[in-house]
Amino acid sequence: MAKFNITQIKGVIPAMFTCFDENEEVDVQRTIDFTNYLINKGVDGLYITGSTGEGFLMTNEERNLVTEIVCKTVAGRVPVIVHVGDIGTKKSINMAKYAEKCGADAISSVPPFYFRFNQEDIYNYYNDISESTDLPMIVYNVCLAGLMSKDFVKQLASIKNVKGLKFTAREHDEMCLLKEALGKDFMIYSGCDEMATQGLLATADGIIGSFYNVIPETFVEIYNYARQGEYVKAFEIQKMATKFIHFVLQWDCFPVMRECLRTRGLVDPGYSRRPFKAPSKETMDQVWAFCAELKKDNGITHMDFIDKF
Ligand code: MN9
Repeated sequence: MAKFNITQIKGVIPAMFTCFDENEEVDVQRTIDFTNYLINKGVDGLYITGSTGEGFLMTNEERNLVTEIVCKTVAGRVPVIVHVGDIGTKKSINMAKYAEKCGADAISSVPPFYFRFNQEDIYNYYNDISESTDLPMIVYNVCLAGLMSKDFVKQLASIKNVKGLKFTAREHDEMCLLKEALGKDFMIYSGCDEMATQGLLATADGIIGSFYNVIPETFVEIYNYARQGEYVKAFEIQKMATKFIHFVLQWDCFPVMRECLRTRGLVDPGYSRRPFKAPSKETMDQVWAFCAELKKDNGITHMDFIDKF
């Protein structure tokens, strides 16, 4: 059974990596350890098997397995949102039902992609999945899957179980207008980590993103300042985080982030699946040099994997 309702799902929510082993198989022990690691870091929820979770590189059965392990490990400590997006409604419905059975608190989905589905098809996709369970649905609007317009999102929000929106874009004007139009109980999550503070200022209820895997504590601090209205303090930290994010975005960013955690011995979140590739030694040397410089310039970076070493 779900333990949280949608308005309790807020704050810092990592779009969690899926932990694959050296042979690209789902690694159960690493998944358990990484789940506990993130919760101990103070995150407010987990968003699993999404783009950062490399969900589209996995079979639906593998995604279900991850849902099962994470829900069991979390055991109600924080909300779990399961991304069930796929290009076929039936596949997504199966994953949504499985998520509900495992005790997830919400489901989420990108619109169906690859084929050029029209708005009616996309509306039906969300409607059919939403009707298949009692869980709240968080629509995921991201340019990778084709950005949906503000008016169309409003239409989707009229579907009974559609209760939130994850919005990944650098500008927040539409997101802010949507929050105002859809009301305080319609939850909005900003998905652009390099603009997290600005997203919170633009009234997002929470932030969901990849970099909260590697520097969750940084964004917990940012979120706490933002909640107190201390946006200038939040932004001081954000500026350093944004520098780090931009630097890492030069490469396949998930494997680089995983390597940062592993090398520092904080936790081992496993590896990515091909075609993502492991960073070369030269790449990691550049990352470490960058981190050392950031620390030298600022004294404290608010990122544990830099500050504590
Ligand atoms: O929404 C992630 N977006 C995508 C989540 O994967 C498209 C973000 O966390 C980005 O990875 C991050 C870096 O641009 O903001």
